[in-house]
Amino acid sequence: MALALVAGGFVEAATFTVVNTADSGAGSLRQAILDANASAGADVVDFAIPSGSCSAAGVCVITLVSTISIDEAVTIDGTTQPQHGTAPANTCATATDDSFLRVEILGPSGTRLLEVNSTNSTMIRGLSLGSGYGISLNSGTGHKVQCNHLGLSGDGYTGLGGYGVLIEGSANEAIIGTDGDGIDDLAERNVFAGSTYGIYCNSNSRNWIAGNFFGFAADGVTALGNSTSIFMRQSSTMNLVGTNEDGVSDLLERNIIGYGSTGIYFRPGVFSDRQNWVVGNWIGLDADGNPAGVTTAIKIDTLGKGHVIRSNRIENNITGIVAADDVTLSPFSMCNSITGNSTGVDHSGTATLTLQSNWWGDPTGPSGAGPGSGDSIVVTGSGSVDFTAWLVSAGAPCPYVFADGFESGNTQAWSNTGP
Ligand SMILES: [Ca+2]
Ligand SMILES: [Ca+2]
Ligand SMILES: [Ca+2]
Repeated sequence: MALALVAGGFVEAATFTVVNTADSGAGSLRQAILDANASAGADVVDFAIPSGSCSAAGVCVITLVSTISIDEAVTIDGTTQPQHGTAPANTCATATDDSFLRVEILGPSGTRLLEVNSTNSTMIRGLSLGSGYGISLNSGTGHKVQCNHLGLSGDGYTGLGGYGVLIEGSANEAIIGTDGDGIDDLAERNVFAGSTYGIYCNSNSRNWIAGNFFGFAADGVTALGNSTSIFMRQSSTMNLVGTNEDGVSDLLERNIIGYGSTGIYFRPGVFSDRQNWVVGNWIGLDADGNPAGVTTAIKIDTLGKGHVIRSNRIENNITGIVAADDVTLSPFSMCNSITGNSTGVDHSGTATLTLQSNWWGDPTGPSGAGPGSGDSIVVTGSGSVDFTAWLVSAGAPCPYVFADGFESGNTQAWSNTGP
């Protein structure tokens, strides 16, 4: 029994069960969410769709004709859909199995499928969503999106298109992927693949994107690229992509990003986006550590400032980091491994980029604007790149010591719960 505190006292959380694949009406997903919205407190939506409504492989496809609005705290758990016959088990990722999800939700292109308008935390897990905009977090804090396939079929191998997760409106402090609490962190991985945008973040803050696969099938190896895996625009600030370096589950908090056009794109537009953190990720490698390059690993447009890009492996891409005019990374891009890229860094602007203490793939340092034979630094504008000193081996310790979540000179510590 779960209890929720609402005005007037405690009420028992209700469970609403989806028993068919219809767009609406009794037993549908839409009706279950309408009922959960109408029932005070945090409820549960689970699934018990009969085998006759599902594929031979055991995937049950719900095709929506319009958006479903989630207006209250709720847990929507696709992993509750039972196994049928010899069909593969419904599973989040484990140490030995890829995720296989048995509830697949499709909808019209350009339409938000599940739109979270709840101001209280909502959990969406165990669903495959594609063709439309899968999950739109539109308001509230503390939402969790875990163990889903975004832009990817339930069986984990077919791209469906659309956008994966939108973070917009007043939604902040969501966790997309593992929450790094040491409990079931591997199983909390989402797979983002085959989308125009895996995550589209529009002026939102303190969201944590961790432990996900981007650009791969559910095995983390088979190529299924997103056009852009993570897109942050306007004044998106203080979001963390990767590990929080608190010593708990840090490796499981690494995002693995490969294939497609752009790994992470900061596109401020007329507003600055700044002080986002990209820490401890692999960009251009698959889950086995083999090459899986993207065209551009990290792209930072005009007015992007103060991003922290640290301790990532940025390898095998056509371009590692592209930085345009008025970008200030100083002194936050450091201790990365920038190797095997056709161009390590391409700087087209007027600012001075500080890219110290990176490993460029050769003890002699970067080539191009640098004196060595490692990955190249290409300067095409009037700016410059300060690359000294560099690390002289891949395993060299980073000379910078950081307190948890804090950078000297940065005006705010990263925090998922606010400053
Ligand atoms: Ca409710
Ligand atoms: Ca966890
Ligand atoms: Ca951690």
